[in-house]
Amino acid sequence: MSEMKKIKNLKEFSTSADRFEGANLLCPGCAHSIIVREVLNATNDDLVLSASTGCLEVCTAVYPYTSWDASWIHIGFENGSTAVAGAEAMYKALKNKGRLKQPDRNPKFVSFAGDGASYDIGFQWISGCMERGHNMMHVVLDNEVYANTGGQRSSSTPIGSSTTTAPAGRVSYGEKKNKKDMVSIMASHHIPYSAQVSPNKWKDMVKKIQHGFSVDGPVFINAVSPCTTEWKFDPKDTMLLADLSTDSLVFPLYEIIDGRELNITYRPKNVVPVEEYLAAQGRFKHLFKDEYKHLIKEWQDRVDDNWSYLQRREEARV
Ligand SMILES: Cc1ncc(C[n+]2csc(CCOP(=O)(O)OP(=O)(O)O)c2C)c(N)n1
Ligand code: SF4
Repeated sequence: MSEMKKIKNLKEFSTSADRFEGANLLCPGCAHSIIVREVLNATNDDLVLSASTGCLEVCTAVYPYTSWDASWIHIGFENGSTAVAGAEAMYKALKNKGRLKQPDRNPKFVSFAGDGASYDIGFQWISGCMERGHNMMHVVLDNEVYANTGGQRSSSTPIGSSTTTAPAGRVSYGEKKNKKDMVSIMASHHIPYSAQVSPNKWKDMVKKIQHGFSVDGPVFINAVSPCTTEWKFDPKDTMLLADLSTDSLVFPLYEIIDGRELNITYRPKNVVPVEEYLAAQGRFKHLFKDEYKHLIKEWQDRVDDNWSYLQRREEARV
């Protein structure tokens, strides 16, 4: 039987058994590694993991080295989620047939992928896993860009961001579309649990991950992952960026249970203006020029509107 891991404090949490080692080739200040450690350290159970192609995978598994001290697979951009779902289905079948030597070990099945691999290229495979009801968790490391291949826009890139395929310049303010709402889309598969998390709010993250591991069925987690290289900020400021993202409500923290019941899990005491979040990143630098300044107000209006929508949904209990 699995038992919920008890965590006393951050020191104990961050120094507890590590199945994702410190040595890797991620950029200094990359939030991917912090998120992965927070997810893996939330449980003592055995783990079966996958990583789709992207920064996490290429920087942690350079043959003959690996940062992963757990069962881990990389097979492709699209099918990281299906690989884990396949392992989960096989485990269930062997258990049902009584062919497991230790049937009480309760492994957790987790796929990690970037927003490019999740919002775009792996989208239909993740949707299939959610719809088929696999007992697995998909975690998006959402840095809002295809970072590993040089910073191309994805359908998670927010409006006004300058990317290599949607660069800001004399004729453009960068990305023209709004970010896709993946948490809502995944929740609409009527899965038991979906949530948005951020590495700075580690207790909130651990609670949600543990909740996710305790349910029977698919779980979708969207984790904001500040990327020093593509968001363009100093590597020492990763947590500052995560703080700005949650405290400006650009990345509100909430969960959706059984595809319907929405709970907001963090209400900042002092809400930071969106302008501060944008000003802290080079990818939005051009928005502060006179010709694009109106976009900052549009950003704030959109964030306010979304926050009010989330609150109304929470209140309505629908
Ligand atoms: C089907 C397919 N298309 C494109 C690529 C090339 N590719 C490798 S990594 C990558 C970017 C990954 O972006 P994302 O999933 O957002 O992860 P990040 O690197 O940002 O963490 C791309 C496009 C590929 N490996 N497979
Ligand atoms: S490019 Fe961004 S996501 Fe990739 S390793 Fe560097 S900081 Fe991390």
